Formats: sequence, C-alpha cells, structure tokens
Amino acid sequence: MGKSITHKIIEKHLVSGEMIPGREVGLRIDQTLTQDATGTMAWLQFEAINIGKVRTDLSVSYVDHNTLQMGFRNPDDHRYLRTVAARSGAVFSPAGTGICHQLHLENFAKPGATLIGSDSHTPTAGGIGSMAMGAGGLSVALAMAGEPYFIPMPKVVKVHLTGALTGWAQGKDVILHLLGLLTVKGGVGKVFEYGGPGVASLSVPDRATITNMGAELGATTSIFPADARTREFLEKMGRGSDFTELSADADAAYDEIIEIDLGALEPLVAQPHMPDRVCRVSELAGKAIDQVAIGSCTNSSYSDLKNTAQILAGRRIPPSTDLLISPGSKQVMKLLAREGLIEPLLDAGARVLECTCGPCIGMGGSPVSAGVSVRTFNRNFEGRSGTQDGQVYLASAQTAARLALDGKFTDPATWGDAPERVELPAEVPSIRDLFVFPPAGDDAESVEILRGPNIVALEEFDALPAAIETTVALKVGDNITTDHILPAGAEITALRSNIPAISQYIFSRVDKEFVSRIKGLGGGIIVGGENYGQGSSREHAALGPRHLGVRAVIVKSLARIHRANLVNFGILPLLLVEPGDYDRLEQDASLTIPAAGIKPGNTVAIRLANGESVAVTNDLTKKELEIIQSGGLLNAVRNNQS
Ligand code: MIC
Ligand code: SF4
Repeated sequence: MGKSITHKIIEKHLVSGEMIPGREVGLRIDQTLTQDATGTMAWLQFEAINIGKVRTDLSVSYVDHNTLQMGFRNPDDHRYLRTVAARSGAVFSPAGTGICHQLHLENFAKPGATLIGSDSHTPTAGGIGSMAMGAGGLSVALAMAGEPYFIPMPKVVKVHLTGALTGWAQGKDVILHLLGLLTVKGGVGKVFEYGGPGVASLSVPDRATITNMGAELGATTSIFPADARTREFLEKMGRGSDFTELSADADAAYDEIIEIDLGALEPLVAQPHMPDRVCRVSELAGKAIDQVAIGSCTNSSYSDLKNTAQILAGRRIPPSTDLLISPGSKQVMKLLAREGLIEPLLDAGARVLECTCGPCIGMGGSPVSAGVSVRTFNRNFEGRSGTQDGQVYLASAQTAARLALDGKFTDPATWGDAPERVELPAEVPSIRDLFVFPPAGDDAESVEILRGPNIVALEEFDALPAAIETTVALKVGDNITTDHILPAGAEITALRSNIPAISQYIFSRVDKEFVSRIKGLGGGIIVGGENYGQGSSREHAALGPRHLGVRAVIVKSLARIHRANLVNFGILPLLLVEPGDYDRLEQDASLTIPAAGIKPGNTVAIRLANGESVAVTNDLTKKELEIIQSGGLLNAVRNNQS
C-alpha cells in the first residue's frame, strides 16, 4: 500500500510513537512561528526553559495582531519580541510588514517541512505542502528549544478534487462547502489532504485559503501536494531552491475520502455566528449590508485584492456601507501600488488599512450596532468583531467586493462576468530586507532583552492535589470557543503579557459575574458540552482560568489545541462517560474529584454533595497526566532538568 503526503512527512519527522490513529506521536519540528498576541508568553516560556538559542532550522516572530499603539503596552511587547528574537536567534517581522501566515507562505514555508505556530491558522502553509499546525505558545517554546511536538496520530482524509472552479466560485467556497458538510467539529483528529485532478487548477493563494480555514473544521491540519504551481510560486518569491516535489503515492491509503467537483461550486457564505452555518449567497438576496471587510490571513493575497480592485474600478460603494481593506503583506501592497490598483480602491470609497489582522481580531473596524458585516475572514464568532450584536458573514474576497458595491446581498446570477483568475506577475518585489535577521554568533550575546511594566513574569503553579474539593463555577453549552473563554478586541488583547490582568476578563462576555464568583469560591471547575475550546490557539484561555483556580473542566468533548493548552497548564480535561450526565452537573454544585485515582483512560466517579456520583473518563497519555500532576508543563520540564 502506498503512502499519503501526510504519512510521508510524519514518517520523516517521527521521533517517538507509532503511526496508528489516536496514538501519540512525537514529531521533529523544522520551523516555528509566533505572533505578538500569543508570542510574548511563548517567548517568556522559551526564556524560562533557558537553553539560549533556538534549535529549529528557522523560527520567526511576527507582530501583526496587537499593532494598535494606544499607550505603552503593545509597543513594549513589540520591543520585547524584537530584542528576545535577536538574542535567541530568531527572525523578527516588525508591525505592519504583514500577517504572519501570509508572510510565512511568501517568505519561509517549505514543502515537506514541519511547522508549528502559536496561532491556529498556521496550516495556511499547507497550501505549499508544509505540514503546518497550530499549537499553544508553550508547545511552540518547547519546539524552539528543540523538543518534539506531540500530537495524536491523525486520521488522513483525502479530499479528491475534480473539475475546475467556474464563474464567481473561489477557493473560499471549497472550504465553506466542506464546513457546511462536516461542521466545526467534523475535522477533529484528522488531516485533510487534497488530491485529484482538480488540484492543478487551483492557485497557491486559493490552496492557502483552503488550508487556512481547515482550522475551522477543528482539523489537525490540511495539506496540498507541492506541484508545478507550487514551484512557480516559490520561484516568483525568489526561493525556487526551497521547492521539493511532494505527492501522494497513486495507491496511497486513506481513512476517508470526500469528493468535490469544483465545477459544481457557487458563491457561498457562512452566516452568524459559526463558520459552518453555510448557505448560498443567493439565498440571502435583499439583506442590507452595513460593512464589508476584505483581508485577514484567509483572503488578503495579491490575487484577492487585484480582483477586488477590478470589481470596484470606476464604481462607488453606497454611503451606507463601510468598506475596509487590509492587504496581507507589504509585498501585496507593493504589487497593488505598482500596478495602479490602490487608486480604484480609494476612489470606490474603501479605507485601505495596514497590513495586519486588524478587524479580524476586533482591532478596530467594528460594525455598527446589530450591523451586518460581510468579511473575507475565517471566524464569525459572536462578539469577535468588537460589536456584541454584530452579524458577521464570511465570504470570498470576490463575493465581498461585489456585495460591497450593491450594499446588500444579491443573487450572483445578476453579477455579470466574474473577474479573471489572477496569476502573480513575472517580477514580484521582495520584502526580505524588512525582516530583522538575528546577529551572528557572539554578537547576539550582547543584545539586551527589553521588557516593559505590562510584561509580568510567569506564575509558578502548584502540583495537583490528591482530591479536588470544588464547585461548578460555570456551566456552558456546546461549541464554546476560546473567544467565549477569553474575548479578543483591542482592550483585552493588549493584556496578553499580563496574566493577572487579563484573567479579569475570563468568560466576561458569557457571564459578567464569573470572575467575582470564582474568586469568592476560591477556585472551581467548568462544565461544558461538545467541542469545548474550539477556535484560537490562545493559551490564555487555559492560563487565565488556571490563574483563577480552575483545576478541571468536565465536558462532552474538546477541541485539539485547547485540550493541549489545558494539559500544559495543569488543568484536568475530563470527559463525561454518559453525555446525559451533563444535565446532572448544575452550576454551583459542590463535588469531589478523586484526582489521585485518575489513570490514563480510566473511569472515576465524581462525588456530588447530594451523595450521587457522575462517571468521568479521560484520553490522557501517561506523560500528559504526569504533566498535569506536576502542575503544568513548565514544572514538568523543570523537574526533568533537576
Ligand atoms: C485568532 O484568529 O483567533 C487569533 C487571534 O489569531 C488566534 C491567536 C490569538 O488568540 O492570539 C488564533 O487563531 O490562534
Ligand atoms: Fe490574524 Fe485573523 Fe488570521 Fe487570526 S484569523 S491570524 S486574527 S488574520
């Protein structure tokens, strides 16, 4: 039996474990990326591990999320990241250079290489055949220290593509189609590997849009073969030597196969407030649109924005619709400028913003009250736009630009001819000089790491007690996202380097009383439903609760990265044996968790104050359990060092 691309890459990077779905495998990591919102923690943790220089082939520290400079906090973080990168041998990408995933795709990602990033959309690099995964900051810190990255061996799903996109359908519609089919938890424990004759028809930016938003399926990652189009893309980026061909064997074995006829797709849109609430654009015809935002790591490439400019050229958006455009990188911006494509955007009434995440993480660009916002982003979780009752729809750049002109949803049948599919020009300007490369050898030793007052030293957590006498401090439902646990937005995200301060916002948009309640209780646990912790990789959604005294969550199922973050910070991720028992665990209930009796995969009884008990299990490995017992991964690493 032949091998999939996923199996080939994993096999080449395997340091421990067996490649049997569900079993833990340890992988050697070639590259890492961090961004500023999660990166300060990751770099503080890297410093705490105390090994000096990064031991990966390449580590890049990007500043793209927290770029607003309202007060000292974010600028101080950027300065810390710049100096710690120089000291530690990492490349630094200053604010405004671009969005980490777009920049990494253009400048550093390599087919066949492993990459982990402290951001859930790291799989964007799968568009050129990198095995790229989102991870918690601490896992990235350990990978930078040369340690393997541990994941449950994923199942491999082949997405067999036939035909070619036609008309207004785009790469975005491929992934929206899959989300509609499989839901936001349909990809958990799986890699989506694209193949079939349709692959050749998709450009690299289209592929990257698809792998980027595979994160919304809950997938471990998504990956495309590296073929002639990948080679051409890398050559145009000035790095043809990074190309290696990558394809699955003709008789490769897969755990599942999904077929998509690209020619049958039409423009789709995800409705509020989940990326899987997908319908055809035509079904919404007539609904007024208050805002359109084009950009984010999903759809901010040169081809997306060139098409946007072509659609808008010579026309004007209605005054009742705001149009915001954030190019993905300065390379994209330079190409647009060179080809005279900025002017049509400005003349149409668009606001051209910096090359950053911007409105995607609520850094400005919030819609009006109850406003309908069509965004080319990947997430439309409630409140994420910064307007709690904002109604966010997700679509391709081409759909969004067309709808901006109409000021309302319209039927694509009325849109006329779609713009031509864009290829990169023969000469692409390099922005390589804008990255700050670390000084060589001993010169790095003299770099002083500069910290500001908002950068608070890491907290030491205590070991797990033998029995946890506790209270259900909060009960929540299914599909709770890390945006529910720790909201995004300018004010809160500026506190990412300050755990005591940011912890005051834990669950603040779900239950305003949560923080004061759990403080009054002196700690507690969270009860949740299916897919708890989906979305962002932010480890603050585990660190904050831990700071407030959360020692366990009891849920029906968990999202992959959040589960790993809980383990890393010493919180027990317990699973209900009988999903129906969810109804028996009420908020405020007192209970006892026999922590010392928990063994990998066993079932223990949680005793409730009323004498009843509830059975819980876990899917922890022996190593993960030891990490939790010692109070978290940093403690475990320190224990091993001493
Ligand atoms: C996001 O899209 O939610 C973020 C902001 O990029 C996060 C990381 C973070 O919270 O800093 C992610 O996707 O991991
Ligand atoms: Fe940035 Fe948004 Fe992409 Fe997250 S999803 S990395 S916030 S652009």
